[in-house]
Amino acid sequence: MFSIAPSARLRPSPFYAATLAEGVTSFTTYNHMLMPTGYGDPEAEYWRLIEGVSQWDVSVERQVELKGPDAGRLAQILAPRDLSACKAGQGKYVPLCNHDGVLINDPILLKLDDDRYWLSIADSNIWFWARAIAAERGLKVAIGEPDVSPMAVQGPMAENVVAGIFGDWVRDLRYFWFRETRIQGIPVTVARSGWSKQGGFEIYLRDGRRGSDLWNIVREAGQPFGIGPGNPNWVERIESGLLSFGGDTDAATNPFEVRMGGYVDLEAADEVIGIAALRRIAAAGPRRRQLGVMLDGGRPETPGFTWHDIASGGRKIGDLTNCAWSYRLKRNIGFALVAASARPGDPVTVDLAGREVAGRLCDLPFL
Ligand code: THG
Repeated sequence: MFSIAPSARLRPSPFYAATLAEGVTSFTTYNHMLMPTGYGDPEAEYWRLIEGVSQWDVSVERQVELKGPDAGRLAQILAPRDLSACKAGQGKYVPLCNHDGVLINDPILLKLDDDRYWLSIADSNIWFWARAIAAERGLKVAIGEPDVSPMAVQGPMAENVVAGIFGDWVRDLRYFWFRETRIQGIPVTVARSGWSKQGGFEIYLRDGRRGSDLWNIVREAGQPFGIGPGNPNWVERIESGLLSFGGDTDAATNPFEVRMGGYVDLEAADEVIGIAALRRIAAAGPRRRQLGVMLDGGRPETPGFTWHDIASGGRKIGDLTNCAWSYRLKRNIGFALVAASARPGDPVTVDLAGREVAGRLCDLPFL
């Protein structure tokens, strides 16, 4: 079809050579990098995640490091979630908002130490943002993007694989907690996390020269469990209700609209970016809400580059932001960003590139 022209703007993943050797067949762009999105057999890759264990290059989840005496204060200025109880070795899922309360990223924050944090970011330029805010507020903190590249190991067998490599202590890691260690001389950070609801770990590679080595260690340890390559799985994440920042959000989306209200602390200090706007939005009530939608009929239309209108009673009430064929539900399912007055159970129609498809709104997650 077409190929992507290599360039230093598309920063290489340390796992690139390994994913080519695995037979990667498609990529997307994310944080100015290429991320594998498939290895040629989507259904097999799905069942491997649901029933076994799957290995993903997610080095596009770049780390924005905050380091220095004001690192903790800056983290708490950037994130409206209360971080006061967060311990060294613990991670938290946090919304980042701009001054209008609009969601601009949804990273996992990792607290490495009292003066050192990583924001493991979704697809937007938080390095610029954090630097600008730190400079404007006169904070003593260095901000950079260290040589750190996550690989995810996901699925019900992931714990056996990761324990086989690092030891049984990984079985006691709590969700989003992590520990620094080494394997065959490779420095890594092992966390219980990952963008699926099938359980698993993320191994943050801390030496970009060792990508193929780390990939092959995991690949070999996973052989008895049938490990194979995969990627953040589009179908499973919709079934599980996981948000894709930038895919399910637009330039006006606030955390309350996309089920992240629980991660906003309205009592946060006034210096927290966006808190005044978030208080106003919470008081007035958000205009939209995120629900699931189940579509009638067989195999899905590929959603493509755009959102699709959702109508009720002949009037547009919102957008289908993503959809996929669920192999478990045997239905076409998607995320609906719709008027706050919409309710689970409401019948709707979706305009899929000119073809009207009937469906029904429902609660998230689907499974
Ligand atoms: N791993 C790492 N960094 C990341 C992601 C990741 N950065 C970008 C992106 N993914 C961040 N987005 C999410 C979204 C949801 C979750 C994790 C990262 C998640 N959510 C659970 C849920 O919604 O049920 C739990 C949230 C909670 O209980 O706090 O896991 O995947 N390194």
